[in-house]
Amino acid sequence: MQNRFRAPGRVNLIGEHTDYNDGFVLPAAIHLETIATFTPAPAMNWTSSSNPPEAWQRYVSGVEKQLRRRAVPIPPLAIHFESTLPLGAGLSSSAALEVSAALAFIAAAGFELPPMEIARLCQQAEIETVGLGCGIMDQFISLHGRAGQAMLLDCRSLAFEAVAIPEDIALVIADTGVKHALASSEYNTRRAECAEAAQYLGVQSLRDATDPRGNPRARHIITENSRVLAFVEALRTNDRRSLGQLMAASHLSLKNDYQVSCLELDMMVEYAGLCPGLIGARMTGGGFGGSTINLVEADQAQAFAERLRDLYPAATIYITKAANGAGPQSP
Ligand code: GAF
Repeated sequence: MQNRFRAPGRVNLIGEHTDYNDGFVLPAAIHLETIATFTPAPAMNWTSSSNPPEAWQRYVSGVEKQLRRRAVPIPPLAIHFESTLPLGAGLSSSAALEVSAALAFIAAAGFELPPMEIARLCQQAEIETVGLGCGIMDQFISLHGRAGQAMLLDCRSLAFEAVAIPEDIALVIADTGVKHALASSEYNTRRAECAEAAQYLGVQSLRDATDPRGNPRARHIITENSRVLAFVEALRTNDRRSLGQLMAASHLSLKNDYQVSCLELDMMVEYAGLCPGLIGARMTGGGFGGSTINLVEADQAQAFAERLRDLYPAATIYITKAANGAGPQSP
């Protein structure tokens, strides 16, 4: 029986905080990942050889609980987790942990579930057990990623389609090394503010709003959704100038209207503009620290990374390409 499963982290190219507003996102899976290896055991026993999130076992037990609720007959297992994903970098180490655990539990039970169902139950585990009112983007892309492609997901219908990233564009992730403590409480506050704004505007969710009537949170969601669609078009037509402009506008909107950026992210985006080969830069993920995503001419990615490190010595930089989603891993 296959007893080893990998689940990747992600980087979101554009479409931030839109997932829990029924909107559009455009993430890609990356090469950094978590691997779960299991063996039958007399009792449940989970170990980790990497540096897991604080109280990481809660993520695993949350997933187990969701699966049992769906009548998946999970036997007692020893599961060992190892990961190359940095923590607190905004690259979805928690979704990778949840998804790798889910695949291990499901395989051990001799069960099968559609990938979108697995994404939803992992999201549910994070909301209920960890208390972060997240959307579905991170768990979705960890399962549905495809090499060389970003995925356009409509978070209302859950319809998705692959959008090729030109071969000569590198995804360069720059981790600021900071994670502000208020990240998850502010995240939940934004979610509540969006629900209030939707009510005020008389729409089911901000996806349906067209006029923000001066509400900055609503303005971010409305403009960000249209930027995602324009960005997809620009990728398809290889319009690099538009890609750059849309990323810059997204960052400013997250900074000023949605207020989830921070000094370190703003500096990293500004410094990227001084480095060779940049197409576009913005913060990625939930914000309040974590990483920026930079689209960079692939043949200049190395020079870009070196220059950015000179300007921001504490940065950890990953030069990557879109990777495949979760699945069995050969030993
Ligand atoms: C975090 C959440 F988990 C996602 O669901 C998403 O909302 C993202 O922040 C912001 O776009 O990664």
